[in-house]
Amino acid sequence: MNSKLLVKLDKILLATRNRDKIKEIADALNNLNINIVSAFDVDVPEVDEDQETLEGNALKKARELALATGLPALADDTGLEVEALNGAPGVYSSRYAGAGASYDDNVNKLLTELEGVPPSRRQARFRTVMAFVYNDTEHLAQGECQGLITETKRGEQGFGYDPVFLVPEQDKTFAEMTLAEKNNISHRGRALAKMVEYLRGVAQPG
Ligand code: ITT
Repeated sequence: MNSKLLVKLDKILLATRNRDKIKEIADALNNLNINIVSAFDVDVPEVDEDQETLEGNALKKARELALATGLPALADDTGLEVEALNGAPGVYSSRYAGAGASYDDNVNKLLTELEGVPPSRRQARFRTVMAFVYNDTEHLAQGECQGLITETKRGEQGFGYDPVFLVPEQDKTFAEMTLAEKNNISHRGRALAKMVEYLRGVAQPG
């Protein structure tokens, strides 16, 4: 389904209602010279994220919004997989502490679940799957970032689980990094770098 046809890409719809993701994605797409609109700018249906994989949910979000608007749509589904919790919260990361949970609720639940787990057993990875859909063209890109879950929150930037996700090589949590620093090494930044390369290949100049 990976069409080689060139498409005229002057506008992309970001198929997300998460403003923090929009900020990071818009920054990474900045030099593509494409107008970016989001689910806050156009009338779009709510998408039920009922798939069991990040790939499934990302494709579902992009397909439904592309169909509803006629615009090329780019969706992001992200999960935090913690080794000591057998990969949880994973695809359920946004509702780990229950439906409607806040970022803080989810982080607090994670820290509680990991109470007593020593630093040597707190490995985790973030994984993002991005899906691009336009008519019958579909493309997926994945990015991962390995880290450790801290025992207490550190830093004020970023969002979600960022205050407890430590990148050992930098001795910083994502919440202690600027947006550019995070995008440079993060799961989303890596998925976006691959997606940007793909989009450059299919976009018709002019
Ligand atoms: P959309 O479905 O509208 O895109 P969402 O917030 O529901 O937004 P996800 O289903 O991908 O997005 O949920 C993933 C959750 O994981 C998200 O709500 C955050 O709590 C967290 N998350 C995602 N990306 C993150 C990041 O880069 N840093 C920290 N936490 C992140």
